[in-house]
Amino acid sequence: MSENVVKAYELAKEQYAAVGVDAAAAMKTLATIPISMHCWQGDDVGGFETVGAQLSGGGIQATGNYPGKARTVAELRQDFEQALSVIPGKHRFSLHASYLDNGGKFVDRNEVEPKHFQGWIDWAKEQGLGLDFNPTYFSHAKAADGFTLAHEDKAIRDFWIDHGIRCRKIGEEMGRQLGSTTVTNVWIPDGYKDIPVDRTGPRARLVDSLDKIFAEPINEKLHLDAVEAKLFGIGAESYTAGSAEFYLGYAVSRQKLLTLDSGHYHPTECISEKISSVLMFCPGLLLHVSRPVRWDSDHVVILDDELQMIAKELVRSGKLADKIHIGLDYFDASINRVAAWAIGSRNMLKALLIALLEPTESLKKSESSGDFTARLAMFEEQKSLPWAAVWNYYCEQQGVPVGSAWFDQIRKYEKDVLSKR
Ligand code: RNT
Ligand code: ZN
Repeated sequence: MSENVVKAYELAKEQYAAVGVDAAAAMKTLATIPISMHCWQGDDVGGFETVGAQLSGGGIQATGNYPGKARTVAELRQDFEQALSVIPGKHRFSLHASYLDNGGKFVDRNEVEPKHFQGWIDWAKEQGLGLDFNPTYFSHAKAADGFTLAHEDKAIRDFWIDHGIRCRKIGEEMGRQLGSTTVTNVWIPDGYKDIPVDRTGPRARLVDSLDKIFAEPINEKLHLDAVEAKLFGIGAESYTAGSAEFYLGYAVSRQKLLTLDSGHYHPTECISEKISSVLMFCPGLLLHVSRPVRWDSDHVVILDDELQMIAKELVRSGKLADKIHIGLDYFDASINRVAAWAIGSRNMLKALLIALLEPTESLKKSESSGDFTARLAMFEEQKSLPWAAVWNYYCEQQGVPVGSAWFDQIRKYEKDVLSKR
């Protein structure tokens, strides 16, 4: 270990001990928290259904054309391994159904099977990664008019119900083979550009479709279902069938995990404020940590106030080990995509470390005794405690580059590999 990193850590440890916080214990806990990193940052949500597949519809958009994006399953794996090499800890990979390995022969959404993901499962095992899964309800002719599970046409609904059922079986198989519970997250884009007359019909159809998808119980050790709400999408500005109230009601009544995505609420709402309420009534929570800039833009996650508040609420809940699944959901095509993975994940982990270093008990004491002056004073003092010294030590302990050295490595990979694509 580098002498300076150790020295700085020893001093930091003392400072934390003085406020009743055990820095070594915080690092130990951090090492047990997996981040589910999203495959779709690697190729702008394109997937591998066809050669040159691109994101279309769904009300979401990846903007930018930075060179070097992954064009094949092999390239995406290689890029992700590179990102993993600069991220401390053991993590997970979240795949979309459109990232199947079809061996060059088109396989439609209602035909996907575990065998199309066997290569991913084998790779994940080799890499020591858990896998999470997502049915893909966009970039498809049968979703082109903006409706899938809530569609008027029963034949189209049935097609997408079939997709959902198949995806749960794939998730179950991933969980079984990897010995690590797979969370399969259902998000659909269904909505109207302009004001509808019938807000009820699509929602009633959506309940029915979801119930059909979830009809078969699956061993919860292998697989968990999550449902993701949303406020609006591009081209669906006026009405989204799967709104916040819709899915909160659905998740509570069916005891499913609820997914909170940072970009899926009104601009002044924060998901950090919702975590404690959702955990009261849902069996679990999946987070799609993202960064909305003026809209649901899915910018790379930075270490801003909301990220730190999310991490604090997760740690304070005491439910990180069994009820909370942290996933990332952003896609920036205007910068090096491997760096984007690294920056967002490292920030999520930094925020968790800062949260784990919080003297929560003494803050709670101030609060419950009505001493809000002390609470505010301590919150502000904590901001200048040396968490970065603990972070650097943690990185060194976990065998990843310390400080900005990770960036040199990713730059070299860009020069040697990405720029040649
Ligand atoms: C879209 C949702 C959804 C997607 C991914 C690709 O607004 O956030 O989670 O981003 O499924
Ligand atoms: Zn999301």
